[in-house]
Amino acid sequence: MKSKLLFAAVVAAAVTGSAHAALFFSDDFQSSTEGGNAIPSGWAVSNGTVEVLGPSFFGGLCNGATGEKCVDLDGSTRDAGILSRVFSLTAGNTYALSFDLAGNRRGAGTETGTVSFGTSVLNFSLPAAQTAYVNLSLLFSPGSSGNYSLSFANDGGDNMGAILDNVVITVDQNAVPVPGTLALLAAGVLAGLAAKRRRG
Ligand SMILES: [Ca+2]
Ligand SMILES: [Ca+2]
Ligand SMILES: [Ca+2]
Repeated sequence: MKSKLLFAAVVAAAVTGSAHAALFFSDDFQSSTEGGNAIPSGWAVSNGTVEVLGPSFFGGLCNGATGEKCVDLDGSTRDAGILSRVFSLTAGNTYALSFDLAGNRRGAGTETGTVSFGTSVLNFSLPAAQTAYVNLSLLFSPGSSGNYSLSFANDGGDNMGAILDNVVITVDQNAVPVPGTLALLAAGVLAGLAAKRRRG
């Protein structure tokens, strides 16, 4: 009877262990090199420029503690770029994107733009008076596994864009366990019991 109870406990742990959201990706831009038209580390920029703000480059616009870094979604070339990166996502999982966004913090009008995550789209509109960060989120559940883009595209090009920080993606994994995993777990438990019997 003891062996059956142990097996049941292992299976229950495998099922419940995969049922809640786990951190999949995060970037607070603290490891990026600041500068005009700088590309945040690990990201790509197309169709214009963005830039990394920090202690030696307009860091006050990040509105944070000393040393804080963030991204201005409109660089210094009068052509706001598209900030993007690609993720390998798994069908059946739900990915929750969260990020902090503020207006340009320079009294330079309203910033509008588009955030795309896979096929999910969010349009933003932040007045210059919106100096506090707004936390925005977007869900994406891919129908098939593969590579998908996350992109931030500020409209316009006056060198003053929306301010971005703290991009986080969590994943809610498909709660149905993979049969092969359970079989392996069962085999492992049985092997352990057999070894115990041999020793006993
Ligand atoms: Ca930051
Ligand atoms: Ca700029
Ligand atoms: Ca602008």
